[in-house]
Amino acid sequence: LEPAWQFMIRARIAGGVVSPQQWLAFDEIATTWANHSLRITTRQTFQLHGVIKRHLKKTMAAINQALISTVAACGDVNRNVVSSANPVESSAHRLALEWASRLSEHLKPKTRAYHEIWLDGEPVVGGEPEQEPLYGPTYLPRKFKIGIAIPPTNDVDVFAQDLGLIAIIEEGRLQGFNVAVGGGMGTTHGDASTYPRLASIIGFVRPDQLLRLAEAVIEVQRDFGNRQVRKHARLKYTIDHRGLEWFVHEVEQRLGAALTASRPWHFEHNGDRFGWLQGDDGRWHLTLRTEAGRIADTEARPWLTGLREIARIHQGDFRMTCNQNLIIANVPADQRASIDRLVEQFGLTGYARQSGLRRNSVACVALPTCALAMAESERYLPLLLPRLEALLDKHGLTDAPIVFRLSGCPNGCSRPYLGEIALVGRGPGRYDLRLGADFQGLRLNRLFRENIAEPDILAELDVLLARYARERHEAEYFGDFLLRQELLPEAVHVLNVVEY
Ligand code: SRM
Ligand code: SF4
Repeated sequence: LEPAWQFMIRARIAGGVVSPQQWLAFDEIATTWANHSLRITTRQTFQLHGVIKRHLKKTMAAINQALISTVAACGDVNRNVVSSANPVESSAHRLALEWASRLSEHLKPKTRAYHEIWLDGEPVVGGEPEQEPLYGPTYLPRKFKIGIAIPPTNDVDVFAQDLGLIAIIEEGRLQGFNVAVGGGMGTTHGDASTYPRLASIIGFVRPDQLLRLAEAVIEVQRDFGNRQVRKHARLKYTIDHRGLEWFVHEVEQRLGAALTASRPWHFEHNGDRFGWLQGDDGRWHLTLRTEAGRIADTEARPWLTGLREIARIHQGDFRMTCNQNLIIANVPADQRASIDRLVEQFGLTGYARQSGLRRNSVACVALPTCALAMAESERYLPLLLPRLEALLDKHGLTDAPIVFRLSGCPNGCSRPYLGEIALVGRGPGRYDLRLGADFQGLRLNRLFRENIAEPDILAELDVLLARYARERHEAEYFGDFLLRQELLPEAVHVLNVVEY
C-alpha cells in the first residue's frame, strides 16, 4: 500500500477564457478527483489541489475531454500566455485573446510524450528532439512567461513577464505591440545576486512579426541562458549579464529585421474593475472578486455551487483575471437579471462593498499545499484584511485604492514586488514589509522592514497611513505618496524603473 500522495494540477488556458461547459467540467473534476475547490491563479488559469496519485490519469483525461490541456502549464518552456481581461473594449480583448492563443499554440512543445503518458497515445520511442524545433533536446534553462496588456489596463502586470507585449490599438485596429523583455519576480532571501526586475521596452513589432519575435527571444534565452546556476537562469539574468544592447542585436538578427521605436502608451492601473460594465458590442460583463482566487463552498460563501448554477444558465463565457478574479462575460442584456439573482443568492456580491485595498489584493497559495512556502498567504488573507481595514477606517481611507500583495515566500507568485504594500513570507507569522510600488505596475517597491510579525506590520502601516491621510495630494496613490515624501529607503539596485 503506498501513501496517498497528493498532486496539484494546473491547466493551460491562454487568456483565461472558458465556456460554461468547460466551467462545469472543471467543477465536476474538482468535486470528483480534487479537494472540492477550483483555484484561479495569478496567470488566469485553474489549479486543482489534492488529486491523489492513482487518480492523476483519470483527472488529466477528464481535463482533456473538456478540450483543455495541462501541457506546458509548468516546466522549462513557455507557460500559459496571459492577456488582458479588459471587459469594456470587447474588440480589443478579442484581438489580444486571439494573439495569446496563437502564441500559446505556436510555442507549445511538440512532444507526444504527454499524450503517451496521460492519454494512452502512441508510445514515443527513442526520443524526439527533431520534433522540438524551438526547445531542442534540453528545452529552456528555466520557465518562460508571456503576457499581453491592452492599455490603459495593465491587469497582466506586463513588466513582470519574460516577454511583455503592450498592444497598440488605434481607432479599433491593432497596429502591433511594444516589446518588453526580462521581467521576473523571483528572489531568494539573503542572496543579493537574485532580484525582481521589470521588463525593459526594446521596441515595437507589427502583428505579422509577433510569432517570429517570440521565437527569437526564446531562442536567445535557450542558447545563452545560464544552465549552471538555476537561480540565475531566468531571462532577466541573461539580459543583465550580457547587456540589453547585445540582447536586442541577437533578437534582431534572428528576426531578420530591426525593431522600430516603441509607440506611446499609458496605463491607468494594474487591477480589475468590479461590477457590471458594458462592452463596445453592447454585451455585459460582470467582474466578481474572489478571495485569493479560491472557489469553494463554505457556509457563508457557497461560491462553487453558485458559479455552477450560473454556468448552467450562462450564454457567454467566463474570464479569469491575473488578479485572481472572475468575469462573467458576454451576457446579453436580457440575461443580466437572472445572473444578478444567482450572484445575490450565493453571496458573490461582496465586490460591491469592499475597501479599496481589498479590491486590489492578491495572495499566493502558500500553505498547506505549496512546499516552498515559508509563511501563510491565501489562508492568512481573510484574517489580515479586516485588521488592515480597521486601520484604513481609522484614517478615513476605506475607499483609497491600494495595491496589496501577499506572498508566502520570495518566489513572488502574487507579484509582491509590484505591491504598494506587500508582505513576503520569511517564516511562520513573519514577513518582509515592502512598500512603494505604483498603482500601474511600472515601479518596484522597496524593502521597508525585514522579518517582522503582524503587530509590527500594523504599527508601521498605522503611522504611514496616518500621514497619507493628512498630507496626500488629491488623487495621489499611496506608493507615490511614500516616494514623494521620501519615506522609503534607497532602492538597493538600479534596475527597477521601466525604461521607455
Ligand atoms: Fe509560482 C513556484 C504557485 C504564479 C514565481 N508557484 C510555484 C509552485 C509551483 C511551487 C513549487 O514549485 O513547488 C507553487 C504551487 C503552489 C500550490 O500549492 O499551488 C506556485 N505561481 C503559483 C500560483 C498558483 C500562485 C497563485 O496564487 O495564483 C500561480 C500560478 C500561475 C500559473 O497559472 O501559471 C503562480 N509564480 C507565479 C508568478 C506570477 C506570474 O507569473 O505572473 C511568479 C512571479 C513571476 C516570475 O515568474 O518571475 C511565480 N513560482 C514562482 C517561482 C520563482 C521563479 C523564479 O524566477 O525565481 C517559483 C519557484 C521556482 O520556479 O523554482 C514558483
Ligand atoms: Fe508558494 Fe512561494 Fe509561490 Fe507563494 S510565492 S505559492 S509560497 S512558491
